[in-house]
Amino acid sequence: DYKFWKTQPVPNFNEQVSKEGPIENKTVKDIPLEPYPLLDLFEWADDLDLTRDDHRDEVFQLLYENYVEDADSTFRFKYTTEFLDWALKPPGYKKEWHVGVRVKATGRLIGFIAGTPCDLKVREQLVKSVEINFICVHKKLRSKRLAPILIKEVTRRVNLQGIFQDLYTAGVVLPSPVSVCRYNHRPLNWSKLYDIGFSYLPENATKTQMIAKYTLTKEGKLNGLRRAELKDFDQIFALLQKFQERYELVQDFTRDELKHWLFGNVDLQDKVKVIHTFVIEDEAEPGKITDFFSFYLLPFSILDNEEHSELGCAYLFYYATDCDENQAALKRRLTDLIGEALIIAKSLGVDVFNCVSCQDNNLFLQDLKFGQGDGILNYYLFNYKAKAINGGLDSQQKV
Ligand code: YNC
Ligand code: MG
Repeated sequence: DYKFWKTQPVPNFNEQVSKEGPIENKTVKDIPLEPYPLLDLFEWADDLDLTRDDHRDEVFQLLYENYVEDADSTFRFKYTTEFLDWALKPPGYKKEWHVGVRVKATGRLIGFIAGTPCDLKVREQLVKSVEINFICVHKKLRSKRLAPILIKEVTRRVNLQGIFQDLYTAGVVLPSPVSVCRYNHRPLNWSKLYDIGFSYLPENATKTQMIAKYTLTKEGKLNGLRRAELKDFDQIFALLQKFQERYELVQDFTRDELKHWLFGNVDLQDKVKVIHTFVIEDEAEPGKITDFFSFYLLPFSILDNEEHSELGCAYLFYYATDCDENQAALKRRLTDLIGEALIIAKSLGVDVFNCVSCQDNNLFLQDLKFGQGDGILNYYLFNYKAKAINGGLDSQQKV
């Protein structure tokens, strides 16, 4: 019955929104300066400093053992330390928004939640905002109402910086999503997915047929494909800005932010790189970038499987194209473009390529042989009322 969420400035289910905007209006003066009290056993990890390897490893360990699992506890997200460096320290990040809880007696980290800067554009409105992610409570301390305290404390610390809105996503249903998307999965290594129970064998198909179905050509269809370089950044930024005008909810990036999200780990070797960004350079006009796409790597731990311990997953991230003739041309272009992403991900040893159903993704999901997953991703805005945004559930065909 949402005892906690009822007390928060979020829309009710099925609320009709006539005017978009903040739900409550506070100022920094209204915000308490003292942290929320914790049970005597626990203390706020005020020392937590993710520029320190030992502290980053503590967060890694907590998430590695306790973070999000699928419904039958077969898989758990395995956020690597490289991933955490990228995700938790974008430009303008604040140490005090990396909120931890420790056991007083032992110093052990048992709770975490993170806020990172993330200004938004909701339809025509610019909204100063953060993104909240990585809430995690140790398995042995669940259902003790620690989560609401973590949420209230990170909210207080964000509010103290004059920010009162937040974007967050979750698999669970809370009051009340602004958009609802479905996860889609494109097998790259069907045999392994089958072995670990991620994919199943349809009744009227053989394993050989399934493997053939998902076999990719060695090369894609687009000429001029190459890894993005920093010298391409201005064109990529302009392409994305223009392309995203078509969407109702987007991050309002600064240049430094987008550079971080697309190039955050240029120093890392390809195989441990988290974010992979590619461009199409126009062959007729060398130096001109016409398209780009990016994906990040985030493996699953496979729990209780003797043969396999890790599942290689890629997630489609930002992309843009200058192709804007009409919807049919856009569909062809995006299908070719994301087709290239599949081939590259496969060459990096990825087992499955994931993507949500929102924005323009439904234009290519079917042709590229993505299958609908069981997972749903709900998008939420905190302290902001907005009309529902289509997450693409309806336009999807069952496969
Ligand atoms: C969740 N994921 O409904 P009610 S996604 C938000 N997001 O409250 P307790 C959640 N709320 O219903 P536990 C939530 N999951 O009574 C549960 N809740 O009103 C609500 N899992 O608290 C729940 N990470 O402490 C209920 O539950 C209350 O011990 C119950 O802890 C929950 O990061 C959790 O799935 C999720 O570690 C920490 O289960 C724990 O179960 C766990 O008794 C595995 O809590 C890891 C996991 C979720 C990943 C994510 C997005 C987080 C968004 C948080 C909301 C931020 C909005 C406000 C910030 C605004 C800043 C500004 C301005
Ligand atoms: Mg709890």
